[in-house]
Amino acid sequence: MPKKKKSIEEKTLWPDAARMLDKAEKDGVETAWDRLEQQTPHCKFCQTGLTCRNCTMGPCQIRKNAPLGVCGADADVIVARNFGRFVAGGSAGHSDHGRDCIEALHSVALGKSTDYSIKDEAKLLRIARELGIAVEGKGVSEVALELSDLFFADFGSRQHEVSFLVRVPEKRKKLWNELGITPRGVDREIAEMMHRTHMGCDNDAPNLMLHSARTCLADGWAGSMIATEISDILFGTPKPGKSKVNLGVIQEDMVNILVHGHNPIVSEKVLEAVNDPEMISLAREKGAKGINLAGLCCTGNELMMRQGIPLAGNHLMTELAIVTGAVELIVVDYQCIMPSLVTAGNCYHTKMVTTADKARFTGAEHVPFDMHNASHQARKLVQTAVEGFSRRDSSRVEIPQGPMEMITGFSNEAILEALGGTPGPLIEAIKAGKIRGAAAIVGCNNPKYRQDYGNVNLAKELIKRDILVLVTGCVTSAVGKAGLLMPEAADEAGAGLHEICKALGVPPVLHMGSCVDNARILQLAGILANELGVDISDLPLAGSSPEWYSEKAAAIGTYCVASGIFTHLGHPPNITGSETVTNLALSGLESLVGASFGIEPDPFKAAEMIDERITSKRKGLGL
Ligand code: BF8
Ligand code: SF4
Repeated sequence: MPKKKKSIEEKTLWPDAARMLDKAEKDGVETAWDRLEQQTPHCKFCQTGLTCRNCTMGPCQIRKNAPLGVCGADADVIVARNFGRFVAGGSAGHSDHGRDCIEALHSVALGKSTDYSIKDEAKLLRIARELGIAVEGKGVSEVALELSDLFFADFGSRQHEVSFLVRVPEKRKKLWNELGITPRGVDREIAEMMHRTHMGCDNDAPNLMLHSARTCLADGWAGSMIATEISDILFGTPKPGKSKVNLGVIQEDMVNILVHGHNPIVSEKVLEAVNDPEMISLAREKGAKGINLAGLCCTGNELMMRQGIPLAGNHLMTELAIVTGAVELIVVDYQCIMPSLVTAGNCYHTKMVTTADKARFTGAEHVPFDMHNASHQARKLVQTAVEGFSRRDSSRVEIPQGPMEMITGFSNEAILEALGGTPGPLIEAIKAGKIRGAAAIVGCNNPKYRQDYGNVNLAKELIKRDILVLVTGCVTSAVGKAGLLMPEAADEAGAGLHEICKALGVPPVLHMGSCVDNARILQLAGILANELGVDISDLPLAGSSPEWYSEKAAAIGTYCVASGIFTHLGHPPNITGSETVTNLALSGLESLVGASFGIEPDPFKAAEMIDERITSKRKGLGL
């Protein structure tokens, strides 16, 4: 049967994306949606997790007439091993990003890097104290050095818990100890996962799943949390402020530079170079009005949270941003960067530049960034972009207009400040039922879904039910484009949430940052649980990733569940080939860690699922 082609309407919720999809077709640019069609139908064995390539006696596929791999591994073991490696990949991504942040802090502390500095000394001292470092009588550099050494140790062969477990309620820590899943060194848990999944090691699916939980906890409560906290120390802790979102942030009369990837270490330097008067006059000499910087995906979230830099879009907008024909340069670091961007760029005059030695793309120019050359390299890049402006073909430029306004910058510090310094008023609002609970909607786009349909509709449904929504990562762009990140969106919320938002002047959906910043949400959950003297699993909280695609998103979901937060996913990971693993994920984990996953592609039914959970948790608390 011939495959049915999806209409543009079925591919995306957005007018800006639809216009660019139409243009891409005319310009002959292939997108992720086209390649998905070519890849469909997918391999059923891979989709259900029933293939194993872990040794050369195989590869093996589990079928009815071949229920065991050559080594004797069954479906449960193979699925659990594959899932373990999948989330180890995600944990490695977030955490290696965290390690790069530690290296930056360490280099600043030693005075070796003049390209970076400590912007939030108060936060540095606060975190050092929180983690047991004596700060009295010490200089900032000395404290930064001790803190970076402590964080390096969090990545190593720790025998005891990672440092930020001081933020975890005692009940939860006891539970993790009893289950043997207290996260130790970040690298240790990831390496151990690779070891356990080697042929002939951990051949017990539930035991493997427990180590998956431990590996992901090391990501959430160490790798990601360290990335977030150091980024705040180096670049400033986010405060509420205005910004804009959608492809309309690209400007026709300016040199346009997009930053894409994750670590603010690169994008912050590009921002500095863009603001350099010398660069601006160079751009004017070339006939441009100036230089415009916009972000994509998580590094876009980082720049937006701290500096108010506009966001051009999320994962599925990255190719479409190039299709505007008005982007001179796209600078990337790592993660979630489609290799197709090089090809898309070649269809126009857009140059793609890579900056990390660990993330190079064939066909892109490589301009490596390190602690000692970042400012210089960033200026070089901006200069390249300016030179590219004269190569732009104006007849091929088409930019969707009308960016949406949004409020960003809700770090925990900012939230607590808005509440008068303590979580008390938030707890009171929850007790009074004005805010019935909170749900974090996080993660990606996936061309298997109508882009952002799930992300936006779930957020709308939840706020109607007086459930405060927290967003990070690629969901930011979705809800931002839908207008939900503006205080006026309180009018779409239920009466209770509406009242609180109006009183505080905040939107019913709060932007908390990039994907590593999900650690901020973990921290907030810890603060609320500690304040109430309960476990995180007792709180009326939920997580959700309606349109997830990445290993990192699966790691986030797993650390959320292992931390005690029920987590909804739009579709399951590749685990359905094992009943044992699927049952464990959907219900068995409940009795172990007090939370589990829920799978539901329809955002309206997912809202129902989350609402039920929040209602039962409220009941449990006597509310
Ligand atoms: O880490 S939300 S598509 S950009 S994986 Fe990637 Fe998903 Fe976006 Fe950031 Ni997170
Ligand atoms: Fe096959 Fe076992 Fe080797 Fe996997 S580890 S490829 S199941 S023989």
